[in-house]
Amino acid sequence: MLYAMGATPRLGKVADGTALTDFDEIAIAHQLSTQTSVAHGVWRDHKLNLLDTPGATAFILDSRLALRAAETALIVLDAHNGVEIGTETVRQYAAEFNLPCFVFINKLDKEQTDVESCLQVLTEQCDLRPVLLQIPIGIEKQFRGLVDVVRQRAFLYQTDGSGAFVEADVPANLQTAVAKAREALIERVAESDDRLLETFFEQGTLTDEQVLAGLPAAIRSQSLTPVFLGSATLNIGIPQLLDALVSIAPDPAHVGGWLGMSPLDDNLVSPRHVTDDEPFAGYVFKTLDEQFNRISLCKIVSGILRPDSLVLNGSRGALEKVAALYTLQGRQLDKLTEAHAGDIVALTKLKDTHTGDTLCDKAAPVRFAPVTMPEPAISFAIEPKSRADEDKLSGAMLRILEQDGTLRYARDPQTREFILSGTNQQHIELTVERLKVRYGVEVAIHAPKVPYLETFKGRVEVHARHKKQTGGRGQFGDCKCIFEALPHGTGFRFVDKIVGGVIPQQFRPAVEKGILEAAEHGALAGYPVVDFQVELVDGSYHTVDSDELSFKLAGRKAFRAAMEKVKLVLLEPIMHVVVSVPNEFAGDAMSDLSTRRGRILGINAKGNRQIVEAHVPLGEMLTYATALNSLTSGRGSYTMRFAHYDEAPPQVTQRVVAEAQAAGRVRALEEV
Ligand SMILES: Nc1nc2c(ncn2[C@@H]2O[C@H](COP(=O)(O)OP(=O)(O)OP(=O)(O)O)[C@@H](O)[C@H]2O)c(=O)[nH]1
Ligand SMILES: [Mg+2]
Repeated sequence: MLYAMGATPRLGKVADGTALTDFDEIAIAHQLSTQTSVAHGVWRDHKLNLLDTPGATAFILDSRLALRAAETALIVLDAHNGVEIGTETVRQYAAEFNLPCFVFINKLDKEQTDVESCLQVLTEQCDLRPVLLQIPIGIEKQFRGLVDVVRQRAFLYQTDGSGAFVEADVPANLQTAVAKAREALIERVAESDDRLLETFFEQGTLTDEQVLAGLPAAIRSQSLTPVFLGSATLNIGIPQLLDALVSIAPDPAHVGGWLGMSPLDDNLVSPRHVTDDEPFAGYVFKTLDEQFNRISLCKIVSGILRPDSLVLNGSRGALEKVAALYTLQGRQLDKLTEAHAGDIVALTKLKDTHTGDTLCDKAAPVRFAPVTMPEPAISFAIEPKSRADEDKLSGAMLRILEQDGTLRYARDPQTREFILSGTNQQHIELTVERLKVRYGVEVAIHAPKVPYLETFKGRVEVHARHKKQTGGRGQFGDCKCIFEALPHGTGFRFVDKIVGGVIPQQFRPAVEKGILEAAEHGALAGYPVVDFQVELVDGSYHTVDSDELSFKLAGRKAFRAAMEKVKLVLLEPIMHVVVSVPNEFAGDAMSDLSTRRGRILGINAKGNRQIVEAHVPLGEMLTYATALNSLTSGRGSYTMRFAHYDEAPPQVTQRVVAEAQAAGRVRALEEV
């Protein structure tokens, strides 16, 4: 499209690193788009901003961020493969943002292409109402061009990739097919509007002008999805697609407003319309980390933005200086003197503005809701290979996270591992590759440890005394405590029940401290002990020898003594898992969850998919991504988040205890 608009001097290809929008080192190495990039061109006096979004599952969430800034979703299909996993996903995103779709069936030069079956799956799997606006001339190796169904004109292309074509009459052998497609189109347009339907009944048909006039509204209301045809590599069909985009795609000025909220609370303020006449407001839909620049991509929702403006970040309540404005063409920045409503601009060096933030006129504060992102489905522990790698890791991860809003990165407070979470394994692997090639940080990845916890059952009273006499001043601490299990999720409670001064006030917190320190490593498998109460009921002290340390050590001893007398219990993290699968895989997906000790909470139909919700132990989910993938031929997806801890069944407890003993964690700790 960029080549046809004259925005780039050559027809780029991701494979040779010449695609204007696939410049990233990882994108070129793996020949797939890894993130949204922007480019633009002019066609028939209209500026078209193109957001080229990734289709691979690993990066498809980035498309979700970009769709928020778009008015039309142009879904590109491979004529041979038809609807793919990414097609279904972006279709769902477009539906969430209420975006009308265009479909371009690409690669018609390939073998075994089938436009009809593409339409069928678009209807069945994508819940679209596709209507052909073009008929192909020739198929596979003979693919030469197309016929415009509305105007009934043929476009015959040269097959040398030059994009040169001639306009001609409809070839005789295609007249019936064109008439049929035309009829289907007219009926669909008529159905989309009561007045047109009346005219249709009166006239028995619609004129070309009536069809063209009715199409934008029909597309906007999604009564139909126009389908175009071509071949990107042979450069066939692109001018016709561009013509359609400028003539029948929804005009930003007419797509309704953006719901605005008050920056202070969630109260709605009046919506913003895509017009220069309203105060400036923009939405930052993506941040790029390019050439040492942090580039914020901003959709101008309303008003005009000029360089050297002081604007308000409505999402954070801080002022932000916009020194310069640029258009971004792939990776090239070009200065702009002003930008108007509906346009997309690149801003650099913003101080504290991030993906999802709103920038606005100080005098007319507003905030747009950011795109909500699902929790990442998969987590890996990453381990720096050297000390130098560890030093650079967090800085590099910060920059990667800013750019890829679909990743999560945190240190597990319990296992101390660096946890990187993302969409799937490829997403994590390519992020690790990016860490290495761009930031020079090498890490190894492995399955994260499951953060088990421990607790116990019942109630027990213990008496512990720490006493040491080694010349000089001795140590003396003595306490009597009642340990009692609390309901899961309660945490720890310390109750001071000392009457009088059997233990002086200043030493009592030391007992608690000692117990808490000891509870960091449970006696069962070395995991933290939680959900219990300790009542400090009695004790004694020595005027000279007692000090804080002595009472802390007494507290530790009390904890150990108590753990020997109660029944220890292992707690495992339970995840809330939401799985989305096409109808035909629902049964298999549910039985698979059951074998993972999952408890099904509910199942709901959504279009042609089933959404299964379940509680499943984390320990059983570490291999789930791969399993779901093979179970559903890649068409299933899932998200999960932590729900609660639950008692682990005996076989899991035995395994975890055996592992802890083999690793020397348990015995070693008991010796302390
Ligand atoms: N035969 C044929 N191959 C094509 C055509 N268009 C693209 N390709 C090839 O298909 C492959 C994928 O093309 P891309 O442009 O990366 O596709 P994409 O949809 O941007 O892919 P992602 O962004 O990674 O989801 C490349 O090898 C292209 O050369 C076409 O019209 N015909
Ligand atoms: Mg791409």
